[in-house]
Formats: sequence, C-alpha cells, structure tokens
Amino acid sequence: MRQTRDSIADIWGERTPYIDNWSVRVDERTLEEPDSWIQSACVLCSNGCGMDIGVKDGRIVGVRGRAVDAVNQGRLGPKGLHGWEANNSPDRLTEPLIRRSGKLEPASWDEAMGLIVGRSKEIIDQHTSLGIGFYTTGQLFIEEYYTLGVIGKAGLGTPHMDGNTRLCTATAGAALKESFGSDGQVGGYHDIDTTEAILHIGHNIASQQTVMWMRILDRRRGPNPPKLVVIDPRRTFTASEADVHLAPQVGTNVPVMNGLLNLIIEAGQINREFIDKHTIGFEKLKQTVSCWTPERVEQVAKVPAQELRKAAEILGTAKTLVSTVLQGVYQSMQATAAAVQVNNLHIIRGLIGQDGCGILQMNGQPTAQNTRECGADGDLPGFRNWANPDHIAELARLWNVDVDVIPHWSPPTHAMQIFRYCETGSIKLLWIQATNPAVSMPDLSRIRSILGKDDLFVIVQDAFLTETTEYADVVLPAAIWGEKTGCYTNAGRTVHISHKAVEPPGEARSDFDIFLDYARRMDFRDKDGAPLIKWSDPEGAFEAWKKCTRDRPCDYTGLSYAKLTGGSGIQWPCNEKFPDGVNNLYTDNIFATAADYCETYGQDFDTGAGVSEQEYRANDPKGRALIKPADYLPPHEQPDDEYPFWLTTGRLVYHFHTRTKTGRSKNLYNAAPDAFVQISQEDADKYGIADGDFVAVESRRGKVIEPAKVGDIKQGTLFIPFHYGYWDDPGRSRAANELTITEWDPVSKQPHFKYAAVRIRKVEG
Ligand SMILES: Nc1nc2c(c(=O)[nH]1)N[C@H]1C(S)=C(S)[C@@H](COP(=O)(O)OP(=O)(O)OC[C@H]3O[C@@H](n4cnc5c(=O)[nH]c(N)nc54)[C@H](O)[C@@H]3O)O[C@H]1N2
Ligand SMILES: Nc1nc2c(c(=O)[nH]1)N[C@H]1C(S)=C(S)[C@@H](COP(=O)(O)OP(=O)(O)OC[C@H]3O[C@@H](n4cnc5c(=O)[nH]c(N)nc54)[C@H](O)[C@@H]3O)O[C@H]1N2
Ligand code: SF4
Ligand SMILES: [Mo]
Repeated sequence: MRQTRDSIADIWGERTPYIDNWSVRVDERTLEEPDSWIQSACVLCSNGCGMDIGVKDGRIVGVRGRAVDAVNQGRLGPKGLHGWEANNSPDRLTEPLIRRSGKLEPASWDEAMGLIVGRSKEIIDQHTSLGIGFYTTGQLFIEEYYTLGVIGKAGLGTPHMDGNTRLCTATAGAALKESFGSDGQVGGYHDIDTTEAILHIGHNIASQQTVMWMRILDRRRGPNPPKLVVIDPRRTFTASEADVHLAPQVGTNVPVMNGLLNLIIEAGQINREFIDKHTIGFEKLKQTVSCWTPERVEQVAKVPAQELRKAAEILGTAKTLVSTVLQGVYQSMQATAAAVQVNNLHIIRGLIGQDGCGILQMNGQPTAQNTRECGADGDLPGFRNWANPDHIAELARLWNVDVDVIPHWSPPTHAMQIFRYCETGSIKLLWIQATNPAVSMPDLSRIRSILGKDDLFVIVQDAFLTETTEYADVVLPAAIWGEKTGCYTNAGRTVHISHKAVEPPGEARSDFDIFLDYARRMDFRDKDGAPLIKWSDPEGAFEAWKKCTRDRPCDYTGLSYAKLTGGSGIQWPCNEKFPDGVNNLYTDNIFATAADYCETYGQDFDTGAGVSEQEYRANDPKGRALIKPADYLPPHEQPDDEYPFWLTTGRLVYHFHTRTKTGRSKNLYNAAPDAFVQISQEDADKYGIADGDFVAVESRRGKVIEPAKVGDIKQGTLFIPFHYGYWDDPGRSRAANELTITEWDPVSKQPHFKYAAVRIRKVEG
C-alpha cells in the first residue's frame, strides 16, 4: 500500500509554485506493490491526465501519474487516484442478459447478438433503418466511435445516432464552429503557464478538472500570478479563489457577457487591426452590446455594476487571457449564444492563436472530443460538413459506398429528438452504450416511460446493472478502461493511448469487439461486395481513422500507436508538417471558415435556423473569424408565486456522473454518500430550515426529498448535485433530473439542466 497523499482530505495536494516551469510531482495510490505498470490516461474527466496502471497477478492494484505527460506532469486528483477500484468491483456484469417473461436472465453472446441482429433486420425490412437509433457516449475510445460511426452512416444509413455528449459538450463544438468554422480547441493547457488573466464562466474547475486547477493554483502561488475572474451563481471552490466573482442569476450569461464586451469596447481596449484584417461582424456586435450598460446588467442578471466594471477592467487590460467555459453556460439559457460571446471577447482583443491566449470551450467527459470528431454524435467524421455535398462524396469514396447511403438529407437527429422518436414510435430499437439516461436525462419520469414502452427494443451496453438496465431487453457486458486498448483526446486536443492492462471479467467484451461482431453478423458490405469494416483490431481502426482525418483540422496522420507509446500525449493536428503536434491553432490568423473547408454554414442563435450553403458562399469569410452577437432571451421557465425558486444542478468533486464508478470506490462513496439541496442562509431562515433538515423540492414535473446544505449560494437559487440515482437505494425520490425540463438550445440542441422553477417545503420527522 502506497499513497503519496490522502486526496479525499487534500484534494489538490501540496503547491509547487510555477517559477520557470511547472515541476513534476508524481501522485500515486496503490493497494499492493504492482509487478508491472501499463501506460494509460485517466477517463474520469476531460483533463485526460497521463497515468500508469499498476497490475499484480492480472488485477489492477493502483495507479500513478505519468511524470513525462505534458497534461499533468505526474499529478492526479481524487477521482483518478480512487476511481479504478470500480474495475475490480464484484458486481461487474460478466455475461449477456436477455429479458424473458419480464426478468433479465443470463444468455450466451450468440443468443444475445443473434437477437439484436434478428430484430435489426426485421425492423429494416418493415420500416427501413430509420427504425434504429443509437444513444452512445463520451466515454469510449476513438477506435470504437469510428467503427460505430461507419456502421451507422455507411452500414445502416441511419441519421439517428447521437451521444450523451449532446448533454455535455455539444455547445463547445457548436460555439467553436460558429466563430471559427470548425470544432477544435483554439489553445491548450500550456497557455495557463504564461497567461496574465483567467476567466472561468459556468465552470467549477477546482472540483471538475482538479489537475488543471492545480496548474492554475501553482501559477497563482508563483511570481506574476494571473488575475482570476469567475462567473458562477454559487460560491464554489473556484469562485472563492477569484479576484472578482460575479454571481449572476441563472440563465443570464448573455447579459453578463454583453455587459463585459460593452465596457471593453467603450474603453477602446480592442485590437482594431486584428478586427479589420481577420474578422467579420464587429459593428453588429458593437451595436448589440451598446445597450448593456452595467446598470442594465445589474437589473437583469443581479450582478452589481461595480463588480462587472472590476471584471471588465481585468479582462480588458490583460495582455494575455485564458478563458474556460463549461456547463453553467452550455446547459443554461442561450448556451451557444453565450459561449460565442466568450470567443468574441478574445477575437475583439486579438487574444487568439498565441501562447497564453487559449479559449477552452471545455469538454467534460474524457473522450467527448472523439465522439464529435469520429461522427458518433451525428456530426460527420473528421469535422466534415453534412450540408456540403463534396464532404459527403469524400466520405463515400473513403468508405467505398454509394453517396446516397450516407444520411445527409437533413441535420443529424439529436439525442432529445431520438428519445422523442422513441416516444412517438418511429424508432423501434434503441441501442444505449456507456451512458445512464434513466438518471442523466432531463425530466426522468418521461424518460422512464419512454424506455419502458412495449414497442421499443432497448439494448444497454454497460459494465454494471444501472437504473437504465431496468428497462433493457438485452444487456451486453462491457470491458472498460484498463481492459482494452485505444486512444482518446482531452479537452486540450492532446491524444493519449491507453493500453490494455488486464483481462475483462467473465465474458465481458470491449465495445469495439461488440461493434465488429454486429457488423459481421449484419454483413455490411461496400460497393464492391467486400466487408464494409476493413479492420479487426484497435490499431487497424486507428489507421483507418487517420486516413479519414487527412487534410481536415483534426489531422491524426502523423500519430501512431508506436508514437503515442512511451512518452507524453500529443496535440493534434499531427502530420508531416507538424510531426510533434501543435500547441495553438490559428497562429496565422487564418480560421477554418472558408466555405469549402468549414464544418458548418452556421445557425441563427435564437431559432436554430440554418444558413444555406448559397448564402454562406455569397459571403464566404475565407478564413476570417466570425463575430456573432446575441441579444438576451429570458429562460423558458421562471420562478412565479407557485414555484418561487430557481433550481440549478451540477457536480461534486468526489463523484463522476451517476456514480457507477466512483460510487464503487469506498473512499469516494463515503466522502459524499448522499445528495443534498444547497440553499442560501436567508432562504433557509425564511423557511425555518437548518443544515441537514429534509426538504421536499418540487417542480411541475416531479419531486425529490433532500437534506439541506445551507450557504454559499445566491438567494432565491437552489442547487442539487445530479449524481444520485437509485442503484444504491436511498428509499426516497432524490435524482435531480426528476425536476428538470425538456428544453434545449436551438443551435447545439444541448438540454437546459441549469434552470427550472421549483418550490420547497420542510419535511418533518
Ligand atoms: N468531480 C467531477 N468532475 C467532473 C465530472 C463529474 O461528474 N465529477 N464530470 C465531467 C463532465 S462530463 C463535465 S461536463 C464537467 C462539468 O464541469 P462543470 O461545468 O464545472 O460542472 P457543473 O457543476 O455541472 O457546472 C458548473 C457550474 O455552473 C454553475 N451554473 C449553474 N447555472 C449557471 C448559469 O446560468 N450561469 C453560470 N455562469 N453558471 C451557472 C453551477 O453553479 C456550477 O458550479 O465536469 C467533468 N469533471
Ligand atoms: N441535472 C443534470 N443532469 C445532467 C448534467 C447536469 O449537470 N445536471 N450533466 C450532463 C452531462 S454533462 C453528462 S456528461 C451526463 C453524464 O451522464 P451519463 O452518461 O448517464 O453518466 P455516467 O454515469 O458516466 O454513465 C456512463 C455509463 O457507462 C458505463 N461505462 C463506463 N465505461 C464504459 C465502457 O467503456 N463501455 C461501456 N459500454 N460502458 C461503460 C458506466 O458504468 C455508466 O453506467 O449527464 C448529464 N446530465
Ligand atoms: S483531473 Fe480528471 S483526468 Fe485528471 S485525475 Fe482527475 S478525474 Fe482524472
Ligand atoms: Mo459532461
């Protein structure tokens, strides 16, 4: 047993102040002495910290950070150090299950896959492949997503494929596309090392990307510390470190950002030369934000005008700036519109494409970037534009299939619409992989009734029984991280390889092998009658994926398993021209907006209506960045006399999502064993509620009962962590999503988990 620190009590560990570099600190936690170490990267958030897996007698016994990795230089957070224990959990799924007379019963792989393939063929015969939908994840590997993407697009030809990334980082992709023409993070984590100022909006980075936060704290404790601005309605760990903390009312990110942009433009703190040479749309932005005076922002967003001025002073004068954006924006009102205003802040100040100036439209899940890159979320592989016929033709050539097989007659179906089609009966088979929608989707009573429909055949591919497997017709036991080989890309474009360290339990199989088996049994063929899927192992899939990325923004052609093995992760694009990868995109100020190259022609922020190809070509930005303004639209549900509180939801440092992994580590479980409702002292006093009292929280859609946690939140606002469902039976209704609404951003289609109107009542006894 070796533990370099107790990361439950000491989340970020000792400071190693940044002086001329960020020093190495190797964090380790092993329960026994390993006889070998296998290279990997953590999969419990988008940071993707390089780690080695310690193995003894064929079992995982611990992990340690990789000193050579540029992302973390050896450091790991509490989830990374503890989460691996889930692999060894005695309740792992070890054999396929089929529902017979209402009960899930063990079955062979042959029976389970036979049933799935039989059902697929039947549906295709009777209803075409439009009767088949996939709801996948941000937690598989590149090789798996790409295989799945090709199966969906060129094998079945269904547009109904999306990931839980729709709930997670669809807005990151959308915001990058709207401003710069393509998905792909502009900067990287190295920018933290030199920047003068940092903005976190809707991002509790201290809890959610603990290692990235260590890097920021180390800068803050060294010479020339960067200034810190945090925009969050709660006083989070992150907010309490800030020089300026703006605590807006939920759903008002656009007014706050417009107010900041207005002050900066009025003060003349813009880069006129950059704007004139490299951008389109500044005058419209100037006009749109001009009415957002600090006083008006205060009225709408409840942010004191004086505080807004202080924040604008920092953001308007810093010579370099790193901004990070996450769920407080992506899952709130006007998600894409607000995220784009952060891009605009960098664009109008010319703070882009140079060291210290990263915009991180963050990811959350470890491999969400790859879901988007590989087309497993409905986007086309390689950031291709589904509305550009040449891009479709390129894929058809690559896969050697007819152009018409690839669904491109309308935008791909987003997750909320896939569930709607299941509800209305046009999707008859839903294949869920590595996600737990019966806890993580909004308005759970509706989701449960959809999953429970008799005429919907539900397949769930997971490592555990979950709230969602309750509704499965077939459960496929999956091998997970540590038990399979593959690559994934973190929020800073850094690609890591994770080697198989141990065998999966029982008959569990990798998602990759399951997809290959499905393709074989379905007998998908190309135009010449050869098998559509031409690879049989992960490395073969990676090589095929590389071909798909050639000359696209996410160019992987210079990477290989050999190159990724042994050292640090590498940032794409990596190709002949950039064999070691690229730190910052757009260093030449030429953005990915040219009509032939871009991933989207853009959408209207208020309605989601698409810009047509013709319209876009008529004003071809030819590499200029697009400055797109937005005016304020109020949230779709607001407090009233009956439901007087704003509810918002989110995360805790010790748990990952629905806790299927972190809930199976004893220390993480005990660190945060139950949900709660966070309430301001003023509101608690008014209702006679003390810390720990049980409170019923009710929306128009459902009710939960939670112990109260008093303080550190804006008056009139409540917060419930969404981690807690029902698998470890709490004996009461407690999942935050019982309360949330069925609404989404018109551009990114990301659901609005961050606001709902609720009422509360103290529960006696
Ligand atoms: N410990 C831990 N880390 C994780 C995860 C986890 O489950 N646990 N999950 C990973 C994943 S998939 C994701 S997506 C990320 C998410 O990481 P974050 O986005 O940091 O997490 P959240 O807690 O969902 O939301 C962030 C903050 O948004 C604030 N907020 C709510 N409404 C608004 C609003 O209208 N405006 C503003 N400005 N802020 C608002 C909330 O108070 C909250 O503190 O974390 C990743 N890392
Ligand atoms: N109210 C509210 N709801 C939210 C959010 C919020 O902030 N508030 N955040 C949203 C966000 S950002 C996210 S990302 C989602 C997350 O929501 P989910 O995706 O539902 O969360 P997880 O618990 O990570 O579910 C992943 C599942 O995959 C399984 N799994 C892990 N690895 C593998 C693998 O390799 N193969 C297979 N087949 N299975 C595997 C795990 O056991 C687990 O059951 O929740 C969303 N829902
Ligand atoms: S910061 Fe994220 S990737 Fe790094 S150890 Fe923690 S959970 Fe894992
Ligand atoms: Mo997420």
